[in-house]
Amino acid sequence: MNVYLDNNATTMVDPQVFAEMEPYFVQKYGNPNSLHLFASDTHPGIKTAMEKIYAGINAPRSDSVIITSCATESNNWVLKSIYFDYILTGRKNHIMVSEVEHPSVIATAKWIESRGCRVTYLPINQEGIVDVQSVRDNITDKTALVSVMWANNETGAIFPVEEIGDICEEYGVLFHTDAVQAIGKVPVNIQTFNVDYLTFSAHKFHGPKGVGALYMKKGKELTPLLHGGSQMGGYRSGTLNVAGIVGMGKAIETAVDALDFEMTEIKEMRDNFEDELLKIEDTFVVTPRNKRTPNTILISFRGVEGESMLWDLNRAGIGASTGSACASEELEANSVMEAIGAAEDLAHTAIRFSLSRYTTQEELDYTLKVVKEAVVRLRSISCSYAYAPEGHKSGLNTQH
Ligand code: C6P
Repeated sequence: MNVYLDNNATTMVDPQVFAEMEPYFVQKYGNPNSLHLFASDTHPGIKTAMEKIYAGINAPRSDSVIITSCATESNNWVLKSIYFDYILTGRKNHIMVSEVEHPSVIATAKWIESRGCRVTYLPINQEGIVDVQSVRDNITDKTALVSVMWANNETGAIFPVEEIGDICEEYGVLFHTDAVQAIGKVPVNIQTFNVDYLTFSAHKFHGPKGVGALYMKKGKELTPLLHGGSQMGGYRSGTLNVAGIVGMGKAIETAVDALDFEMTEIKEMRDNFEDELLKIEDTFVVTPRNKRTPNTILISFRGVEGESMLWDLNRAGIGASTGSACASEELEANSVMEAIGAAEDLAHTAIRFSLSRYTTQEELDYTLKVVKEAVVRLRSISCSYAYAPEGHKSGLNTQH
């Protein structure tokens, strides 16, 4: 049996999404900007898809949604634009990001920092959630931007973006949130709180890879990313990825329709699976369930190297991860575990299971069996487990 439990890395394209995209490769392949019937053939599909994308986050048509190639691009763009417009011009000299943002935010923040901007890396608490008070404590009249993700990709922890948005509004500071792991897992309605920029990516909600988006509130600005033929309102030139846009439209519509199912059925399956995993001795989960997206578990089996566990799972046909897919080749400790101050050896034991609406109970039962066997096998050959002193669990003792 093959089981895919790495849906925070990417998801299977929903067959309905694929079906809607297909005609745009071999039949309706015109360049939308051309002046003939092949071009106009693409227009209704683009229009409908854009309407669905706006509806998916409840954005008014007066705001902008700019289609990009991925969330990494959207995140880079927001931060670099702030650098060009505010930092380089000397209007402001400070930005804030949480210390557990995706690498596309952290690495960009470090690049900006290397050019003389002050960057505050907002800490997370023991539950893996960014501390709102630290936003208030660090904000100044020289702060240009606060960028805090909506839901963390490793733990699923949901961050208090509404409260952070309020603080930013109070101080007149721009607020960006990376909502990549939020869409299709929690309700995302940009009209219910203050947010200036919001990032998302189709392949995280059963859409195609290579299609991201950046929402920008009316009246806000960004330095154009790609100058050229003035597509996407002149912000991001380049021939439109028509099939990708159509795919994102269908995928977000379907994800919003499936939200209740995700928040009830998938959550219940996740909770039951987690209950069973936690019956294994010396096993820890960081963020409490009610503060997490419904599909994610980041779990540590003390004495079991994450990569070794992945190896055993992989041999049994199960795909999971030790955290963010972008960081998994580096064999470093899990970044969230490090940020909450987990002991070094424990931070190397994290395994992320992320479910989707296609995950079945049978798959989870099978995975549980394989995990149990792997824990026994790997602990039996683990020096760190055999010789761990009593009370070694320090730094991570929050079972939920
Ligand atoms: N996280 C993970 O395994 P792209 O692929 O560029 O569209 O998305 C990047 C990205 C940005 N923000 C968040 C919160 C994300 O989770 C991701 C992708 C994957 O966690 C791959 S590193």
